[in-house]
Amino acid sequence: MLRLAIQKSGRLSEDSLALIRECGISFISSSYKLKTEATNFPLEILFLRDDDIPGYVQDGVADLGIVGQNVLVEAGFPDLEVEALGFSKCRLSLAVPRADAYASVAALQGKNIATSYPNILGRYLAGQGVQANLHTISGSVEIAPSIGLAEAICDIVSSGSTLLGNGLREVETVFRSEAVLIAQPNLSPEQTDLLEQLRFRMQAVRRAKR
Ligand code: PRT
Ligand code: ZN
Repeated sequence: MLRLAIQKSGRLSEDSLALIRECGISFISSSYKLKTEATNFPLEILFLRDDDIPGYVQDGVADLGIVGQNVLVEAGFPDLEVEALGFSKCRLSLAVPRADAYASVAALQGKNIATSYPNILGRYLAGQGVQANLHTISGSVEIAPSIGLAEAICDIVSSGSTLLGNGLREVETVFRSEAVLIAQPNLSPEQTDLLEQLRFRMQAVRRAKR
């Protein structure tokens, strides 16, 4: 038996459920159940907040998970990734108020930057030789410059319309992300075999879509 953790409700949920079904795995899901068992594959599905998924898989509470690389790497467990899934593509970017001068990342030296990704951003800035004050906030990051909390932000961007709507301009891509399948490091031989079956099916689903 394998336990797979997926996001309960959010941007990853629909595509995660669709992928499992496209792998030929049947299960009954209802919005109030936090756990369900597949009827034709030894798989149990747990529905969790995406932020909790890397830790649960690292600890072996869940054997597998589907999560964005942004959340996985920020949580500090990049090595759990076993398969890129090709959906929920987005980027983590730095943005500044549209009217502000910005020549290069050096312009952020000594500035206040609001983000929900202090680890990824901190490493990026260190690599660029820039020292800034990072303010970690968990949501509505794009509002920070207009309320005087920060001179710049670093947040997830997909279409760019949220930045535009808040008077911000994307200036650097810090990290590119997509949904990935992750696995706990200590699977039994039987579980490893099931994981390989699952990956084989996922790869076939992706090939069929190309
Ligand atoms: O409740 P829970 O904690 O489970 O969910 P959540 O609110 O933390 O995450 P959710 O559902 O918003 O996103 C889940 C994952 O989807 C993220 O971790 C990313 O890997 C991926 N993803 C893909 C995105 C986006 N696209 C995205 N556009 N995550 C967030 N956004 C947000 C972004 O934060 C910004 O506020 O959408 C806004 C920008 O979108 P655009 O299109 O205006 O640029
Ligand atoms: Zn979350």
